[in-house]
Amino acid sequence: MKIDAVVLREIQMPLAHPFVTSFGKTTTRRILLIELQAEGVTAWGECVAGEHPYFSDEMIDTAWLITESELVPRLLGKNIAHGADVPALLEQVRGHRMAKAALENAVWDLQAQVENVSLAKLLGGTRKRIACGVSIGMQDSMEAQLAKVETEVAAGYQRIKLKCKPGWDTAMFRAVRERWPDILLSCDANSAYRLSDADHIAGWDEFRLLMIEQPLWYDDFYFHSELQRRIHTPICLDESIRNRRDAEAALSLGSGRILNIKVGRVGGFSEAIAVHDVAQRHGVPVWCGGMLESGIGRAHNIALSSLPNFTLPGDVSASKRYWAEDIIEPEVTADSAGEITVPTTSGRGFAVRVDRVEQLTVRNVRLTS
Ligand code: OSB
Ligand code: MG
Repeated sequence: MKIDAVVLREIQMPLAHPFVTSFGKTTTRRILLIELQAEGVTAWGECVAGEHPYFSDEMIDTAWLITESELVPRLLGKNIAHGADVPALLEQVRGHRMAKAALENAVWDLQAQVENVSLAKLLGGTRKRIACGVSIGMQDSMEAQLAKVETEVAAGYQRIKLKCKPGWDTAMFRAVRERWPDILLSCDANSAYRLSDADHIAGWDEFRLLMIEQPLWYDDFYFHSELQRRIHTPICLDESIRNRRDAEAALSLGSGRILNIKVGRVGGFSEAIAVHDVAQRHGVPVWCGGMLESGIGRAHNIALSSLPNFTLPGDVSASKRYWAEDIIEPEVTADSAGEITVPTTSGRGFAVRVDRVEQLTVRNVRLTS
């Protein structure tokens, strides 16, 4: 597959509801989209880097710079047989995993179309449907928080994840647990705690959380292993798993018992599959995380979630929870059982609404060999 042209675009999309985590509030997403033109077809990738370097050290502007100046020139005009061949072509550039993932994933998206197979099948997926959970941002009041949980439980989502931070944790968990004694419940601290909070965190064991996501530093797994020894609730790592070696080290150390896999965070589908395989060998379940993606990233997450060891509900949910109008057709919907059906048609299985993408575009550049 010879890559003829790569178009970088920034689109801006207001979220239907602002999303608040321990690292900040997002109101409008600025999203870098990659459009690959090759073999007479168009393929897409989405860069999940945020507006600010708060979740990770990447942000949309660094991703744009690196993609345009360093990454795309390494792909243009090359004959690439497989999406899995992309990491080696980009290897000389260190880091910038979200930028790399957008390009690599676009090549897999291309290959699936060229070979006329579904992206899910090309990645090694086996599931017909994926189990969906939701991530609920921090609300302004307990009433608003409970109302959000109510809405999502009523919609059928199989697991509710509560964003938390010091001062918005124990009492909130208690209120939710008292009202819904039996739902699958988890929390995500996005690194808001320190090891000195271990006793405080151990106090959450009574809420029977499925997991506590990334309680400590974003770049740590040693101190997470110390914390895991002091609490009963499983720790799930998100931020600190960058690649398969991190997964191997963290699971060997006992830093957690569950992994969140985000394809952008680990640098693309090849590494995401490798992390999935490491976890599977350790008997550790994984689930697919989300980064407030538009329909393109969402479609890619659905395909990834169809791999066999994605045995827990992920943060991949319906388009309408995020956007008044998505950029794909059909939009992603979840059924009343909290499941999304994995497309079996060629490629990602959701068409990109190019007219809508054009409307939302605030800058673009077309790169050719
Ligand atoms: O830590 O999982 C996270 C969103 C942005 C950045 C980090 C995270 C999240 C979410 C939302 O939890 C997941 C989603 O609904 O897309
Ligand atoms: Mg997280």
